[in-house]
Amino acid sequence: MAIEFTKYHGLGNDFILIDNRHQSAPVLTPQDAERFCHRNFGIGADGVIFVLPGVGETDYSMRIFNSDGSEPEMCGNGIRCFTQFVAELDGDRAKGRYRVHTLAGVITPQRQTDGRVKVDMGQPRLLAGEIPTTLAAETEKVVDRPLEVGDQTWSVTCVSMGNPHCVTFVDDADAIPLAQLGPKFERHPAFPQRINTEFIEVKSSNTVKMRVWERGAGATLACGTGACASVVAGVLTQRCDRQTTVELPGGLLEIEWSPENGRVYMTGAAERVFAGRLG
Ligand code: ZDP
Repeated sequence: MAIEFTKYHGLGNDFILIDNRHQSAPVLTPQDAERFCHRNFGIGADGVIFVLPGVGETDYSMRIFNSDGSEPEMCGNGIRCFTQFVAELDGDRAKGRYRVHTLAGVITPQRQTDGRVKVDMGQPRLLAGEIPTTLAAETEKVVDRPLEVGDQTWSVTCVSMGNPHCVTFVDDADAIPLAQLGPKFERHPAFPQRINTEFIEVKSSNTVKMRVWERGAGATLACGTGACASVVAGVLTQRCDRQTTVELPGGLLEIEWSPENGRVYMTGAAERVFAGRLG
């Protein structure tokens, strides 16, 4: 069966986009996704994203498989790519603002005239039971708590942006041996659903540098939900402003945690790379 796909990236976090509007279940299996994401034996991507019919009042639904075939609830860079892809599919009927159903609830991306996409990512969830993590009682927050990983004690703050994140502030992000530490955080017994881990170096009160190890995808060039979680963690620990620029290996994301409604807004690029056919 031949399947058309379009490749997009958000700051080098790259995805295979599939027009799945005519069926309510993804046309690929998690195993297919793993194969197609492979950079030598497949197309190469950090994940596969499906545009599915909307549910209730939403325009569309988004589902995503990581490059290991696991299914996250949400994907920040992915939803910006999703938005540009949907606008491409809608052609003349493309909307400026879409309502998208995800496993993390309804997310509202907006296409800006400068080509970037601003996404209302909703409110972060902070209770240990919501992350989930066993680092505190279920109804407590995990803010600057100790966690032993790889013979070291790290001070971690946990935030869910629909998907789980563990943020740790470091003096020198470049010095972190990501490939060594990342898998140990990801599979630490304190995180029953595994975890995405962000190493954050604060450069000024409104600029941070981030390196990320993603659950199910490993070291990636950017992670939108991770950038949001990191700014929330920075505000909670009084390390950064509510409006902060996150520098990722693949580029910049502007993050704002609104004091008015408690929602997190993420603005960044999403670019089409090429289209092709599978099989
Ligand atoms: O939660 C997870 O398993 C992540 N790997 C999902 C992907 C997150 C992403 N990098 C983002 O930008 O939020 C796409």
